[in-house]
Amino acid sequence: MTGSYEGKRGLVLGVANRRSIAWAIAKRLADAGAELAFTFQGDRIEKNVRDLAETVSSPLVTECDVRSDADIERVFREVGETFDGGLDLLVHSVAYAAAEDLEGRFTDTPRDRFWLALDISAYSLVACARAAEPMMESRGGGAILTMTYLGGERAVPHYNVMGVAKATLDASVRYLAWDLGQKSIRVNAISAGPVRTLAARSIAGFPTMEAIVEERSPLHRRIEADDVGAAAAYLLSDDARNVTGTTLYVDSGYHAMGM
Ligand code: NAD
Ligand code: 0WE
Repeated sequence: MTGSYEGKRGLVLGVANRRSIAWAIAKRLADAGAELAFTFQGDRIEKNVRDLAETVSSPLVTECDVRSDADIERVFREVGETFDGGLDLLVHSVAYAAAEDLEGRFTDTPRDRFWLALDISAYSLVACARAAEPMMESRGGGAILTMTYLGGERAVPHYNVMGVAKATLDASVRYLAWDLGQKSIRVNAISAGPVRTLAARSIAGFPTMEAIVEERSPLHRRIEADDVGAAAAYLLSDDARNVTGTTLYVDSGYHAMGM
């Protein structure tokens, strides 16, 4: 078990429901004593997120569409008011591509939907890191974590434009780590194998993908959101004080294989 989060304050983006990877991470942090603010996107999931946040006595739940600079600015202002200007932890667990772009050929991705996927899934980390920087600096440092996938490094059939967005996200992690290292702010990613979440369940062929990982990975095990939560609790803790700019794979070892 990773140490205590007593006295730590965090912001979590990307909870949609109790299956969300962001929620598994939040649970781990809150159970270890962290105080967490949450954002949600859209009226449809507002109640879900408010109900979940209440179970961990969250002091702030607020809307954030990461496409909007105004939303991001307001959210970090509210977080500052809630946490006396300080922030220790930022969890970014947000991704989106149009459903039709996760089905056909990558070759057919139109310009507007290419940029939409990169805006929501990659640029948003940069915008949030920039907004978090002064609040983390005032605490003498901090830790930022995002969620990535192997499809950003290798061609995974149908992952398509999301793969390009994850490649951009992965590179952004390294450049943010360089910039923010100066302020003792660490920036890392977890590369999770397929986890059965809302974003995943709607994808055709997802059960097949899980079966492939189970068959071919060294550990022959499915990946659960809480496996990611445990790794996140390490990366966001002081135990990882000298770890930045890197990716931790929580995928039963699948990435290590060539067949
Ligand atoms: P999820 O659907 O629970 O979470 C995705 C979140 O993105 C949702 O909360 C949604 O509201 C949010 N989002 C989408 N568009 C947004 C916008 N414009 N503004 C703000 N928020 C927006 O699914 P998840 O699987 O928990 O996904 C979380 C992260 O984990 C994503 O980055 C995803 O790429 C990554 N990931 C998932 C898997 C998997 O198999 N589930 C594997 C590796 C990485
Ligand atoms: O990052 C993801 C999925 C993110 C995602 C999911 C959706 C579904 C609903 C982004 N945008 C949308 N848009 C929607 O309309 N994963 C790592 C899970 C995932 O998605 C895949 C995968 C895997 C794994 C899509 C195709 C192939 C593999």
